[in-house]
Amino acid sequence: MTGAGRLSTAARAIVAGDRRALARAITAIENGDSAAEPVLRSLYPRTRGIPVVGFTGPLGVGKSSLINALVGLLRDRGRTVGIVAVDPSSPFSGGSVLGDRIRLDRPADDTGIYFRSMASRGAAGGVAAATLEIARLLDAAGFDFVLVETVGSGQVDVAIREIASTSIVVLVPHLGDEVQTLKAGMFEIADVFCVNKSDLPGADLARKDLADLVSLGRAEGRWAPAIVLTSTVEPMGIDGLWRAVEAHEKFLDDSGERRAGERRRLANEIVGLVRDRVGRDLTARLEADPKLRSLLDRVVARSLDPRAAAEQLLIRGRRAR
Ligand SMILES: Nc1nc2c(ncn2[C@@H]2O[C@H](COP(=O)(O)OP(=O)(O)OP(=O)(O)O)[C@@H](O)[C@H]2O)c(=O)[nH]1
Ligand SMILES: [Mg+2]
Repeated sequence: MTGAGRLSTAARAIVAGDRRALARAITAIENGDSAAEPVLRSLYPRTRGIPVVGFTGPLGVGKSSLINALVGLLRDRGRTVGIVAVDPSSPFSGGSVLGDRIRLDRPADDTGIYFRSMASRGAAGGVAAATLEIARLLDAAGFDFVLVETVGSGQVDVAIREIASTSIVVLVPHLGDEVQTLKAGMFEIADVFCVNKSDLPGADLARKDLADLVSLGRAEGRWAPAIVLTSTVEPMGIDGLWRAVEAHEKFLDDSGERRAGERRRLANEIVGLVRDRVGRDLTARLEADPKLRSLLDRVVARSLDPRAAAEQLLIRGRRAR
């Protein structure tokens, strides 16, 4: 039976479109609050694996402006969108500043949109894990797409691969040296290169440079990153950007990559959850459990090295099972 009977009250409310219940569950995830667990568990079978589109790239290139433009396009087509803006760089500021900078030019009462900026503090397993879980809630809540904005201190955020089905690396004309430093990482990440601010000079040159780089990495049967020129001020190229996303999503289905990618991401997620849990338990026990404390004492006293201590812990763990 997959009926609503097995859902908790909170989970049922989320499925029914209750935005306050959704907001409460997201806050729980954000704070590493265990109240999120039963909700996530009971909703998991209801998730469909909707497209999650990630936007990453250097500061100020127009990620938020592009998201705003795409939300407009999708809403005009009657599609619903959840948006998550992640600010992994503010563990000390105590709040998400970045996300607040997305201004959505939509009516405040548009229930086809749910926007949330996420502070990264407290989330168990890190920002990527929390974002993944939030995207899943939005999936269960019935949204058609999730758009995620991340930035990692001016770098392309590698973790986006663990979250997004399609990753867009946003650049601007005349990135110059920045393209060189980003190059290595961004080619592993980008399904789509978006040269935004193409109202400024140099966009065609940037497209050509990227096309040269893309052709170097081209391989039979693999997705070759699309290159799209956009401007959010003109505006220009926004529909082309979404077409590139759709083309990549179609490739994922046709090639079997969606399945393979999901399997890889879920394996990583499970391993990450186990690692976190085991790590936390062990950290606590190393001081609290007398046997383990004496093991640590020996390492501190140089009579045992850290690797040998780890080996002993693993052997002990195996015996306990
Ligand atoms: N000329 C031009 N300016 C743009 C364009 N898109 C965005 N901008 C401007 O660029 C600035 C940064 O835009 P955002 O959308 O906040 O960029 P972002 O990448 O989200 O910025 P962070 O989240 O701070 O990294 C704003 O002043 C925008 O008005 C564009 O297509 N052309
Ligand atoms: Mg932004």
